[in-house]
Amino acid sequence: MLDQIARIADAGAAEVAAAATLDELRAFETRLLGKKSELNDLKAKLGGLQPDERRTVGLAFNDARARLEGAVESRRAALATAHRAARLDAERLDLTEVVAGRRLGHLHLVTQALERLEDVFVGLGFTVAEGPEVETDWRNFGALNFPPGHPARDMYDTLYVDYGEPGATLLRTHTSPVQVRVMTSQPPPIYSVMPGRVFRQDTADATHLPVFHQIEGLVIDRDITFAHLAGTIDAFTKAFFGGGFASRLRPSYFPFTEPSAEFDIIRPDGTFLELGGCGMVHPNVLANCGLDPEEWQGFAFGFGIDRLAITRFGVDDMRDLITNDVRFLRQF
Ligand code: 2U9
Repeated sequence: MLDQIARIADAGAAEVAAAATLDELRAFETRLLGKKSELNDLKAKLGGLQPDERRTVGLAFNDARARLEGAVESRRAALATAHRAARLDAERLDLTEVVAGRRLGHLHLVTQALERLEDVFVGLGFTVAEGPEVETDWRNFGALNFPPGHPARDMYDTLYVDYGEPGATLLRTHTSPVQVRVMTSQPPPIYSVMPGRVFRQDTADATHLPVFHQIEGLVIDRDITFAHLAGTIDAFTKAFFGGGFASRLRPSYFPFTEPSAEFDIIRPDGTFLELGGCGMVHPNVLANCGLDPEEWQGFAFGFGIDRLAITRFGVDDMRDLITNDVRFLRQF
């Protein structure tokens, strides 16, 4: 009888280990361990054995049962894992947007330029600040040292919004109001760039858009000099355009900076790209924003992103940026 039990356990364990599905395993389990199993039939004959023999054979029965139960459990766990993996595989959804060989879309040329500019300035240690496009006359002009009626306001062809007192609310003509927000909401030192969309009442032509993009920068700290400004413009030039490029400053005028300058990028072939303006923040602007000009100094700079982007790619008409012709957009 011991031989018979061992044979049943060996054969049963092999069968269980080879079960291909959970259903098949359940059928084997019933046949090997259920009420009508071969083991149970043999067990019924235990009563006819001598007490000594009955104990030995009884232990062999228990061992065989335990062995078969263990085999069933481990096979069940293995099949359940495989079953789950197969189901996950079958239910997997491909949520990627790009199908090989089929480009569904990409960022606009100006967005690409804007993101690269942000990356370069973040690499130079600046943070990025943003603000609303609808602004107050005070943040767009007043705080920046444009007195009411100052002729410099006329250069900006401002679009006013019919809200509050006449002339009090406008579409920002530059991103400078974001600098005002930063200066009046956090203590110096400030090392930030402000990218964004700006608005001027203007008819679109090859070199102007009424809605365009700017990035301006602001540094406020102790003991800041014009040399820091020139060095920052040059470090940016080399980081963004390449080591073979240089920068130069020419005297200029803005109400919010004194002294003021315009800056050009010098290409490796010696030609110039007139890029933007810069200067030391005017003491009146510091005072308007609640900072003591005796304690804090700073510099600021700004330039248009759209013109930079079209120059880089040799686009000769700015209006191509906004007509959304995919034959144009697809090239970048
Ligand atoms: C504060 C103090 C100073 C920002 C500056 C310029 C010079 C400048 C224009 C160039 C071409 C923008 O795209 S453009 O029209 N910008 O020349 N911007 S300094 O100066 C500031 C700003 C805010 C509180």
